[in-house]
Parts: sequence; structure tokens; C-alpha cells
Amino acid sequence: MRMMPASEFSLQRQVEYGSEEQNRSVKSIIESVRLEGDAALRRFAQQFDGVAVGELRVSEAEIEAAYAQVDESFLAAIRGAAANIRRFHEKQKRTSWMDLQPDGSILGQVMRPLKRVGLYVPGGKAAYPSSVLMNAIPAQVAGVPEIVMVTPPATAGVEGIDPHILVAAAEAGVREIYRVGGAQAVAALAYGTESIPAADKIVGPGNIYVALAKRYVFGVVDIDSIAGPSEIVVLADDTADAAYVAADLLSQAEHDEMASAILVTPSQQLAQAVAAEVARQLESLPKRDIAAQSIRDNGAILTVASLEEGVRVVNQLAPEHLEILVADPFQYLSAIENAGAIFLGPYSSEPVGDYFAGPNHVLPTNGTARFSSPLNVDHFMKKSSVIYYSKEALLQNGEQIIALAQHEGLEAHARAIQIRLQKEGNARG
Ligand code: HSO
Ligand code: ZN
Repeated sequence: MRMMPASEFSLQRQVEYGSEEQNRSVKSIIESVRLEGDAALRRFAQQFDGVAVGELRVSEAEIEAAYAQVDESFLAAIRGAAANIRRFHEKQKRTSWMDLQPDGSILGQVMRPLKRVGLYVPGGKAAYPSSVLMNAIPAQVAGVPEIVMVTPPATAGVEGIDPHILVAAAEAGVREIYRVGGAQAVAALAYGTESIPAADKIVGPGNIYVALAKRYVFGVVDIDSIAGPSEIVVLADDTADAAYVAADLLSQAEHDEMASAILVTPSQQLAQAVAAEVARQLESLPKRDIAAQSIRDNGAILTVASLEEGVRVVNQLAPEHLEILVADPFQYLSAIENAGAIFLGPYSSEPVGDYFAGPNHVLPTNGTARFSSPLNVDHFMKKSSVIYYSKEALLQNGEQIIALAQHEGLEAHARAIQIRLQKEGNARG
């Protein structure tokens, strides 16, 4: 694993905009779905997935059959995770409020769930039941009445849709599921087809075609942020166990050749030990080819003079996941400005959060933790402002409103106020 002083590390962020060819093909797929609806969905399923799709919607019987195909321990784990995720997200839920002013006016904010949300679940190597829970449960907690899932008609290595995905969806309360994937699925959710009513928002990870399609339909519908490869930064001192650090770095490196796993440490000794451990642990990993390439191309051990310098480096990296493995991790918490999720201490290995603890695993990647947050209940709600002005309030503030309107040269605005001041003011005097 490459090792260098943090000051020599150059951070390159890359956003995938796709090739011209990919953009052209996504655009044409979307336009076809818009014009031809279900017929286009069936044609693309044949063309891209090699499947002749009959009924687009997955039946209740198929969902029930999926339960018979997964084992007890998987179901118990999914239920345990779902309960924790639900409990955590319940805490995020905000309520509407109304504020009565002394002059009798009422100002407020009404919170409403989105009506219909579409969840994209990829079919390839990244068809994760955990991600189904992480995307669907916040929407459910927000109160979204219609949560629908789309997923390609065949999952890599599985005939049809992976039963584990169907079970995770059902456990998260999603029973409206369509076998459609790729850019065509995004188009269906954005514009609607005969079988699939249009949604208000599309969330969930996907390949480059899905990402480009989401960008393309943004504005017609809302979308979530487009996820980049997974990232982990471990900030550790010489109290950390090198084997734990190496295992955690590898846990993200195995996601993707593009994933990045970085150790930041003031301890030369830990740096050496982790490098040796990573090499040792890699040997026996089933996904060692992916993990090794990730470590080689995007991994690093960055040495710093002190933990304080380490914190500055972490804030610059703005990682998706940060683990703090130092003697007193809570001491550094308030200094961390940019990180999607912060894992404190030796027992909070990242997979604890990826699967089970309750916080969301859909996190800002690619440095976007500088300005954005984990997927949460607010992402599935909208607000309306409420304004009730009393007569007294209008009489008292009318002149100031008129002054601003006249300054902006908007005389009709000014008059809308004036007409009331004249009538009500006179009536009073
Ligand atoms: N670490 C991934 C989430 C995940 N891990 C899903 C396992 N399954 C991105 O945050
Ligand atoms: Zn993970």
C-alpha cells in the first residue's frame, strides 16, 4: 500500500458525466419510453437484459414465494436491521408548526410527505438487500403513501429477481415492484407508462446509464444525489489494532476497484503494521482482485505529525465514512467538519453502520460531505409555508411593504397593499 506524508498526497475528485455515446443512448431510451410506454420497456428488456417480460408488475404470489427461498437467518437479520433503521429515522421526523404572533398573525410551516417515490435497485453485482432497506425505510417513516421499486428482470447469477431483494422490499413495506431496469426504468418513473404511474422522486444507486438517466429527468422529478464509489478514511493512533484497521480498509476496498480506503496516522509503527496486515489479509479475500486493485490505485497510508494535523487532512478529504480509532475518539468529534458518517472506537467497524446500527448507509461521496448529508427522512418530505396576516399586522407593516415594492418598480404590488390600507385604515380612523 503506498505510504507518504499527507502533505504529498494529491486529492483528485472525479465526477462521472459519461461518454457522448452513453449520453446519446440514454437520451434516446428515455424519449422512446416517453413516447411508447410499456412497449418500449418490453423492447429494452429484450435488448439489454435478454428477457421477454410478460407482466411488468411482480405479483403478490411471487413475493410470497421469495420468502420460501431465503433462509431463516437472513430473514431474522433483515428484520433486525429494518427495526434499527426505522427507530433511527423516526428521530429525524419533523412536525409542522404554527407560530402565533402578538399582533394576531400566524406564520407556520406545513410538512408533507411526497406522494410517490420510486426506488431503483440495480441487478448486477451491487443488488444489495441492505440498500433496499436504507432507501425505502426513510421514505416510509416520512409517510410516503406510495413507494415503488424497479429492478431489472434478471439479477446477475439469479434467474429472475433475487428473492432476497424481494424479501427486503416487502419487509420495508414495498409491495409495488416492477421488473424494469436501466435508463428505461428511470424514464418510466419520471414520465409514467400504461403500467407504471409516474413518481415524484427517484432514489437508489445504479450504473452509469441509470445515473445519467436520473440527471436527465431531474426537474421533471426530484432525484437523490448520484453516488460515487465508496470511500473510507481511518484516523488512528498507536493505540489502534492494525488488524482491525486493515480489515476495515479492505471492507470498503472490496466494493469496487474505484473505491478508496485511506489510513491517516501520526504513528509510523501503525502505518507499517497496517501495510503488512492489508497485504496479509488480502490473500484470503474472495474479492481480492477487486480489493487489491482498489488498494493499489486508490488506497493510501498518509502520515501526519499529529492527530490535529490528521483532523485537518480528514476535513479536506471529506470522506463518505470516517473511523476514528484513537485513545479518546470523542475528543476529536467536534473538530470533524466534513464526513458522511463518523464511526467512533474499535467496536464501530464500518459494516456495523453499513448493515445494522440504524443510521443510513446512503452517504455523500466524492467530497460532497462538505455540503450534503446522509439520506434521511427530510429527503422524502416537502414544506409549505403558511401566512395569515391580521388586519393589525397589515396596517402596521403595510408602509414598509409598499416601500420595498416601489423600490423594485412593482407598482401593482404596492397598490395591492395600498388598497387595503386605504379601506381598512380609513374604516378604523
Ligand atoms: N458501504 C456501502 C454500503 C454497503 N455496504 C452496502 C455493504 N452493502 C456504501 O456506503
Ligand atoms: Zn459497504
